[in-house]
Amino acid sequence: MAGVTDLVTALLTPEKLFPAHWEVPAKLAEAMGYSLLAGGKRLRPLLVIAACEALGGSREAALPVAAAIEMVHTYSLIHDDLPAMDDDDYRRGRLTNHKVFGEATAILAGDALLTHAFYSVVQSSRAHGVPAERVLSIVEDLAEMAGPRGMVGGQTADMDGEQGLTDLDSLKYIHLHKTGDLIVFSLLAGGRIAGADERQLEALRRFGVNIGLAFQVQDDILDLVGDEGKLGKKTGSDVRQQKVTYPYFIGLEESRREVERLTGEAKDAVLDGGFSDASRLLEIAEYLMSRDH
Ligand code: GRG
Repeated sequence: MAGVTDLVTALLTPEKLFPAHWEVPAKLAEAMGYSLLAGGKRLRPLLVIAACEALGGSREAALPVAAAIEMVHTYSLIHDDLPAMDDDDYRRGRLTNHKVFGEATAILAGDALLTHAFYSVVQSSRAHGVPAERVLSIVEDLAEMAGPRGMVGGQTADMDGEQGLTDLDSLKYIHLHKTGDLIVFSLLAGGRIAGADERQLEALRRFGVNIGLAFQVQDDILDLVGDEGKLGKKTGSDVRQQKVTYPYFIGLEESRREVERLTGEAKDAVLDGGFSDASRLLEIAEYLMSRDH
């Protein structure tokens, strides 16, 4: 799937991002491109393509939707880095968007990426002859999973919880929505482009919920292990003063077992789906479980 990353990135370049006749302020286009082309794993695009191809669907039709979900993901990172939120100076190895372009432009670049994602889904689906009913479902899913019941809801709960989360269920809610929903969306969108039936969509949803949570728990583990690497080995009470993550509630070893359990659930879900070729989806689940950065 290495080629997919390049194909998606090619759709995010300034020449390909907008129709040639559009007049877009240069500074806005530059700010959007700066974060879109800053690297990143392109996990969500890979999932769109893998789900579509697992059902024998067309990669060409799925690629613009894959690029669109990367726009939504990138908008969320730009806004997350703002002083009003996480106040980060670096992202993907370079200065954050607001550090380079200023806060107002960074906010607008995020807004523009979110709205342009919807334009791209509709416009490209029309160009590839994706049936209107499927496009409507994709747009509906994206609005649901990026919006108040999805990623924005998860981010809000995360910010509210910064004063101190007291239980694992609240943390799980944050992970499922802040990170998980865009992952579920990516799989459903790939499935819908390929004409998935209800059983297959349900399998993709189950797969997504489980790998989404596994991805985030693994992130929590890497966060802790990485900090230990930087700061020296911590004692249990030191860990308790650190971020409120899965290891905080259930410990490091139990968190590792949870990643394995969730990955197993995800693999079972995909095997139940009756896909013509599930191998890519299974590979991605395996990769997420074993990633070390
Ligand atoms: C501002 C509405 C709004 C939402 C922000 C995604 C997000 C929600 C915040 C990012 C904060 C964070 C570190 C979340 C943990 C896991 C995560 C989503 C990491 C970033 O995704 P990757 O690892 O990033 O796929 P790359 O750079 O590889 O694309």
